[in-house]
Parts: sequence; structure tokens; C-alpha cells
Amino acid sequence: MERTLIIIKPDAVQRGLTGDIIKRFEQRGLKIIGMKLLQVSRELAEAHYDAHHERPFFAGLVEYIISAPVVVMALEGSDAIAAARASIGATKPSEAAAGTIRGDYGLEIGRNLVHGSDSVENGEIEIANFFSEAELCGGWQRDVDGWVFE
Ligand code: IDP
Ligand code: MG
Repeated sequence: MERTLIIIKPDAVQRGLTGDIIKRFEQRGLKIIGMKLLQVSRELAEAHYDAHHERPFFAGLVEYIISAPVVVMALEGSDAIAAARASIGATKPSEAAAGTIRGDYGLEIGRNLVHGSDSVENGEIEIANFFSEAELCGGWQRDVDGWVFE
């Protein structure tokens, strides 16, 4: 089982898309093991996007992420990293496939609605950055698991 950090970004929360986005991951079979609404601090945003520190869009990206509340989720499932990123769609929404979150709701790269971790290792790191151990329900038994996981 892999874990991924999903961030429903400020634009998606402001646009009232939170429920739809949660629903898509839930219906895919990914299991929610942590979820909360928060306004991200500058320090946390800079840590989360540290890999992009040198990029010209970094300052704008941080301002965007801290500009209004986000909903963060820790999701668990087989191939959770790739499955979630496939559901999210390409980074540039104008190029994202229809049926993906970005392809259905977005146009611009700086307003691309949702984050998903890009590797198993980063998923673990990002979840630890956003959730304390006590905030995660890692071992909960979901009754449908046998119908989702072989
Ligand atoms: P990803 O979110 O699809 O993994 P990354 O390349 O990791 O994409 O970039 C992280 C985030 O930085 C993007 O989701 C987007 O919000 C922002 N971003 C990336 N490239 C640009 C850009 O050229 N202009 C503005 N924002 C960008
Ligand atoms: Mg990324």
C-alpha cells in the first residue's frame, strides 16, 4: 500500500469544488486516513515546495497556497501515487485530459486546483509535514476493502 498527500488548493476550496474532488478519490477506492481544513503557513508552504525553490514561479506559488484555506488529505491504496496523479491530470490544466480534475475544472497552471505527491518517498515526507501521527487513522478497517483490494 502506498500513501499520497492530496492538497485541495485555495482556488478549489473557494470555488466550492472540495466535495467533488474528495468524492472522486473516494469513489476511486483510495482510503482516507487523514483529512483537515487549514490555512497553510508561509513556512509550511515553502517547505512543501522546497524542490521548486529556484524556479521563477516559486514566490507566486507560495502566495497562492497560503492565500486562503486548503483541505489536505492523506490517502492510502495500491499504487496510490500514480492513481491519484492520473485522477488529478497534467500540471497545465489546459493540457489535462477531460475527466481529470484539472481537465474538468481548470485552465491555468497557477490555478490548478489540487496537489498529489509524486513518489512514495515524497508522499511519506509530505504527509508527515502536514499531519501529526495522532491525526492519522492509519489502521482503520474499511468494510469494503475486500471489494477494492484483491
Ligand atoms: P504538479 O503539481 O503537477 O506535481 P509541479 O511541476 O510539481 O507540478 O509544480 C508544482 C506546482 O507549482 C504546480 O502544481 C503549480 O501549482 C505550480 N507551477 C508549476 N509550474 C508553474 C508555472 O510555470 N507557473 C506557475 N505555477 C507553476
Ligand atoms: Mg509536483
